[in-house]
Amino acid sequence: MANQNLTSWVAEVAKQTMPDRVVWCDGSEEENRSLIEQMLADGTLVQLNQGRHPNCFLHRSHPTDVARTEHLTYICTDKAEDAGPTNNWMSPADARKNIGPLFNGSMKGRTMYVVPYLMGPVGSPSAKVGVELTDSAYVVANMRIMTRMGTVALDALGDSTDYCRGLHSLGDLSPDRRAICHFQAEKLIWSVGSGYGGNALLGKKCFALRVASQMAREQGWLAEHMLILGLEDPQGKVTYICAAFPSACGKTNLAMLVAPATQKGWRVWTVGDDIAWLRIGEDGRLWAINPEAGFFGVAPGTSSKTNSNALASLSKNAIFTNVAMTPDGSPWWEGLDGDPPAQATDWKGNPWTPTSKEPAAHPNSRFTAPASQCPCVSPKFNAPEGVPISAIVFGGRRARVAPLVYQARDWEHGVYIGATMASETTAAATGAVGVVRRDPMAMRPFCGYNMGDYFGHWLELGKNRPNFPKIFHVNWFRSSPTTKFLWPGFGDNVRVLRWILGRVNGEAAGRETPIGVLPTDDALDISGLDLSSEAMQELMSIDRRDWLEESDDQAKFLKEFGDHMPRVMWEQHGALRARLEA
Ligand code: SAT
Ligand code: MN
Repeated sequence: MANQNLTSWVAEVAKQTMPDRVVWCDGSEEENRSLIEQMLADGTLVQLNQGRHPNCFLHRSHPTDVARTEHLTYICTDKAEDAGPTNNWMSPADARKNIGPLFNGSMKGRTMYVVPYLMGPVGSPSAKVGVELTDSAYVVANMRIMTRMGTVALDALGDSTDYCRGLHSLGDLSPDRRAICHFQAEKLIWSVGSGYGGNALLGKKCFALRVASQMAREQGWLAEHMLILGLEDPQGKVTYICAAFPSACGKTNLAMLVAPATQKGWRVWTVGDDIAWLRIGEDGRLWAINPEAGFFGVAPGTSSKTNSNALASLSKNAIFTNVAMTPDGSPWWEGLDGDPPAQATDWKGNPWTPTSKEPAAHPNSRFTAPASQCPCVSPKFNAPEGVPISAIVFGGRRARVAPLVYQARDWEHGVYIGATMASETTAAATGAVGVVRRDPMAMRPFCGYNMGDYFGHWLELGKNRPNFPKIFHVNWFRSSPTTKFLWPGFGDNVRVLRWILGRVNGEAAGRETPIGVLPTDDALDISGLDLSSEAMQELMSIDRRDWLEESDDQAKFLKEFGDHMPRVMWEQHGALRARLEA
């Protein structure tokens, strides 16, 4: 029996959007095949070399629809204050009046797909159902990779009314008629005018972060922009770590890290590369699941050197968006192995050569690949209970100020470090790239309510929780006047993870500094690295003047939240100032 609540919502939306037909997706192989055939026929997809890249396809988006549009993304709550200063706010009434009409007849001549999907492992107490109605077959094909889609989700839903509704229409793809609205009271999402991943795959940022963060606040858990990895030591013991970095700052690479040969016996297992849902277990620890089933990763820079596991994951059954294509039908992007091809077709479909001024692949071009194809996917990937987390790592992309790694003094200090995180902007969102902005817990674009209250929620959850994770901050991107990146990064980041693990186990040495605990001079294993002692010193340096300036700027940021900023955050700020001035 079909879910009554769902069928009547589908009927209601069909009445407004007027599609030629409505198709309920079951997630089957045959269904996917026929969607792909249809997209190859209408030009939505380009076939890649099926011998070398079985079942892989290329999509070229509209050239103005290539990244998330944060300025067109709204939190719709009765009061502006509940969205807070980091979100755009629109009242639900205004959204209905101003955005609603964009859906009128928007699916005429198109098919409306009903896409039921499950976020989280089948049978997990943390898993949640969403349904996306969309007129984009490309969205359906991507949702099939990124979520557990189709019958499995309808089965999980049963006749419950507890699901997140998402309505998506490509509209006319004009940025002038584009909006992504989150009706937080109703757990309802509207997205119109964009086919881009973060705007259109509604299970991802819209549900699993913006709506879910609101649900998590109400229900006492956390929905976070974090990778989840298992770090295996030479004895075979695995410890789980979550890490929050802003979009396009290396979450996928860290989640799939391959330790260099010198780090014998160490390896990383991938549980997730973008989103973590965390709940408190009966043992008082934080347990994490990855609500997603696939990776929507940044292509440029991905190579066998930087992330061989990602390359293996996307070797078949993958969708590429806005990458270039070589004459033999292989996907290509800047930073991929080997020399650039002598000629290629760029992401817009134009001829390209290495002398062309523009990059061949868009800087935010992406691959969509099933997690099950990842060689280092964790054996716990589908575990309903998830994995217990021992450390939380915050990180930004900062040329200056932040050292390679430091540990928070305690949970409250850790929340302060996360809350005041800053990072240089990337191509994952439209707008200027390389500008330092505060991006608390990497959630600035994704927190579905007032971030002052969000910090309060974090503080509350961790109160009197001795078994909660230890908190750290890392910065792989520190530079000097002569060196772009002082730290080698990628596989060598395992050295930093090892220190973090050592701290968790009470084994690694650290020294107190005003900003937190840093490794002592020989606590970090840097054997075999081509790293001068000056570079190492620079990586670990804390410049008092820089940090006084930094803490002034942090205070400015905290102030923006007025009464919503918990007093504890101001106490932490005061204590940091006092330590810096001592
Ligand atoms: O484009 S997405 O929003 O899905 C990825 C990201 O920006 O983090
Ligand atoms: Mn992300």
